[in-house]
Amino acid sequence: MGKTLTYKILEEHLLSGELSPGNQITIKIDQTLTQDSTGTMVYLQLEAMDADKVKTELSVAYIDHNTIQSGFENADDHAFIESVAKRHGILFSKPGNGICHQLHLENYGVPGKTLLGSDSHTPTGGGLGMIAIGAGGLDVAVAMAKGSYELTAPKVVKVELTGRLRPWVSAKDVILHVLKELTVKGGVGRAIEYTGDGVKSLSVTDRATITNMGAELGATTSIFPSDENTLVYLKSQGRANVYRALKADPDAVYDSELVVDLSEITPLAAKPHSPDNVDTVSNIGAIKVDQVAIGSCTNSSYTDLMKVASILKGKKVCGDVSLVISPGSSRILSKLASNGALADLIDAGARIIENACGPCIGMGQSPKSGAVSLRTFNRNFKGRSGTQDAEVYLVSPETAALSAITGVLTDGMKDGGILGEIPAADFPKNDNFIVYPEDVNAESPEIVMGPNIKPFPRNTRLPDSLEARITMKAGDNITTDDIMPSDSRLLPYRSNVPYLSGYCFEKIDADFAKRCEGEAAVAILGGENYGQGSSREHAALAPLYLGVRFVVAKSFARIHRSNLINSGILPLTFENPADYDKLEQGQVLVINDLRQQVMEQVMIVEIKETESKFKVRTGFSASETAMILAGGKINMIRENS
Ligand code: MIC
Ligand code: SF4
Repeated sequence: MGKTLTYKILEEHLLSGELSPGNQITIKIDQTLTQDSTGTMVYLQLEAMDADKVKTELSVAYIDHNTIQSGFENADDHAFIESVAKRHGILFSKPGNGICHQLHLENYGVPGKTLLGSDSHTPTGGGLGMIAIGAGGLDVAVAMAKGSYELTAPKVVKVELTGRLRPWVSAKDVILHVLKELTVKGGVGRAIEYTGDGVKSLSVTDRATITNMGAELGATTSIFPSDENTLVYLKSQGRANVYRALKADPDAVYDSELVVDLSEITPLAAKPHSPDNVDTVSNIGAIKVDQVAIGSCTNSSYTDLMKVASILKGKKVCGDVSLVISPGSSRILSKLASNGALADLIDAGARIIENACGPCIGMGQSPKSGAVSLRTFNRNFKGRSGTQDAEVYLVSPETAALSAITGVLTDGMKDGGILGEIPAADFPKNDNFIVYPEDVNAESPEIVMGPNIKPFPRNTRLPDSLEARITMKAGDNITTDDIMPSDSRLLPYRSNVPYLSGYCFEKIDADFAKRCEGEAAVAILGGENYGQGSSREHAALAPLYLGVRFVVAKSFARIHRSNLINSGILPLTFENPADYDKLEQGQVLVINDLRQQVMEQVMIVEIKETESKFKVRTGFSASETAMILAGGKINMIRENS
């Protein structure tokens, strides 16, 4: 039986477990990446493990999320990360170098290697034929310390691409189309593998846009084959030496299949407030636009920005529109500067901001009240832009640039005129933004900790029984942005969980943190796909700090479920989803014989007020059970060492 590309690479990296869908496996991790907003926790936890030099082939610490440094807090976080990087043999990418995923693709990604990153969009590397997976910070810390990662082997979905995209339609429209088909939970427990004739019409950066937003499907990872286009890209980056051709066997067997005819796709947009709320631009119509933001790890490649420059050249951004552009990397910005495209952007009236995540994570450029903002980003969750009542639409760079000129959402296929080809470019090596660990003289460099860096909360061993009050009854598709919001106000406190916890669930229920104060133990109820979105551990650590001991939901998103277990919080799923409707905020849930029950597949939970009982599923692997019993992963590691 033929093999999928996903399973070929997993097999090459398999350390233990039986490689078939649904089984727990441990794989060798070749590379890791971290970014600053999850990185402080990663490195505090690495330090807590008394780790030595990293065991990976390459580990990089990027600074890209919070680069504003409006107070000392953020600069202190960067200094802390840099000092840990020096001690453990990790490359440090200074602020200003660019967005982690774009930089990793350009400089370090290698076909056939594994990459684990403390950011949900790490699967961007799948555009180069890597198995690239987003994970919680502690899992990435362990991968650095041990060189391995434990995961559930995914089912593999085949997305067969046929035909060719028409002008004004691009990779963003492809992934929006897939999101419309599969939804934000359609990828949970799955890897998305792209095959078919249409693949050869997509460049590596097109592919990376698609694999990047596979995170929005909830997928474990997404991957393209490595072919001639991969070689062209690696050559342009001066790295042809790492090329390796890779593809699935022709008779590979997949769990399910989706056929996408590229030539049928038209410009699409994800409407507020979910990346799968997709419609065609022409159906949505010419709504008035207040802001256009181009950039993020999804759409900030050289080709994307050259397309934008060619659309804006000689034109004027509409008077009512604020257009902001954040290039993906220093080398892209430098190239745009040297070939004149930067001048075309500025002359048209675009604001050029730093090569960083910027507005994508609400770090500035929040739209005005009630504004319509078109963004080439990957997430349009309510309030993520920093403006609670803004209407954010996710679109391609082409649609964004054209709409910035017209001032209304515009379909380029109808009103865009002729789009020129973007000539290929080479990118000379420039690592002036990189601090190499070998540049450091000291044997064991000192760790620099500013006053805002607080210890991360630790759980205690699982008790024999637990009584916890339902302090939040949340609905379906709750995001980690809902649980632990992140914007310019809160991002400087990513290394200060006690402070952050005061804002837990703030956007959907401002009193949540206060209500937790008087409770000995807290339970949360959730609907489907609880914890979708980012990899931020803070969405588990802040609840832990507030006393949350378990979450009962209809289903969980992959990374958040792991983050809860790593923190010793039990993610339990309703055996009968209808029980969700019977429960109310304020009731107390009791679990007796907890240490015993946690080892069973099904647990009994009692509602104290009514003495009625309902069943929940545990579904924990052996190592997950051990973590929960110990009160979290760090406790388990310490107990075993
Ligand atoms: C995001 O896009 O939501 C983030 C910010 O990059 C997060 C990481 C974080 O919260 O720091 C992610 O995608 O994992
Ligand atoms: Fe940064 Fe946005 Fe990408 Fe997250 S999605 S890594 S915030 S650019």
